[in-house]
Amino acid sequence: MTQIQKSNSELVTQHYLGKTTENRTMYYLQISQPSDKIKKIIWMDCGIHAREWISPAFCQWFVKEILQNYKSDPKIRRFLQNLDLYILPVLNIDGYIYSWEKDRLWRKNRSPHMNGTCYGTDLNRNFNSSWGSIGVSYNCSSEIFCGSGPESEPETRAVAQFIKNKSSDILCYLTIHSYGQYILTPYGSTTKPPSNNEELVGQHIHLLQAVTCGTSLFTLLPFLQRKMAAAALMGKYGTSYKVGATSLILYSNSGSSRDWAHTIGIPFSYTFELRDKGTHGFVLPPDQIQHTCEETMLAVTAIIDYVDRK
Ligand code: ING
Ligand code: ZN
Repeated sequence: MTQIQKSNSELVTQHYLGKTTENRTMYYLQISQPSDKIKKIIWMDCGIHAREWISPAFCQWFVKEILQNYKSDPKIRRFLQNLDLYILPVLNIDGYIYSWEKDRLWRKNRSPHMNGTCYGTDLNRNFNSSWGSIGVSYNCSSEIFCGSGPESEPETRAVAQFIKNKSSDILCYLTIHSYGQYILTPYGSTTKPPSNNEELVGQHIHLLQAVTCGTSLFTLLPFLQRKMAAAALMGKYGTSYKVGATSLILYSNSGSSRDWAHTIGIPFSYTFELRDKGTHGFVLPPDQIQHTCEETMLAVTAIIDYVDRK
């Protein structure tokens, strides 16, 4: 991150966000075109779950693409005039390192519980939105242990404090997971739709131009009519995504960062579940990294472009 800032100092700054359980420093990158305008913020975090390795890969890809193309790509150029991008490449650093060094399928952070007899809180159950009410466990050895209370974990607190502080300026919250191929909208904790549900799920036919690269219009049409980000993504390699409220198309959960971001007033809040649909699951083969990043880039930029034009 320091290197990226050094070689792109006109656009990128690295900022301190907080400390992890094991005392590692969390930084985020800010991508801002200098201007006098007051700009809204797009937040994106990756790697809240340790084993979902394609997620941090995507955050890196995203930053690289923006820096490589902001001068030549008219869409990126346009949204950077109104928006700043805040990227947290790895939210759960301790867990991520643990998944490289000790246990490839580790999910949670690495906080010790019950005198060190069990480890880890599911950071995507630890946010302060209907905390502990559904789709969680109070058992610290569970994969979906929600912690000892809302924001009990330093990683959650670092993100939540920062976002709360800036909430009136944040237009869109994006959190990247794998796997399953979904774009999930609020809420996870209730099947009651948020007030702007129609808009979140999407009716963005005017963004047709987001769709490029070959896939026939006939295949795309049902998607186009409702779900422009998924349509943009599918346009690249034909990968199909489902779009909808978490609690309706998957199962219910509480304490997720996406629900929390929406409840504190951030109008657009999405969870991405990247490739695949279970063939390889979390252990996505390296030869799918680039294609996954390319298609996800189209979906994420379609969303950013949409919220910018609103
Ligand atoms: N999925 C997310 C999780 O925290 C989610 C998001 C929540 C999906 C509830 C479905 C239902 O479980 C992953 N893959 O981490
Ligand atoms: Zn996840």
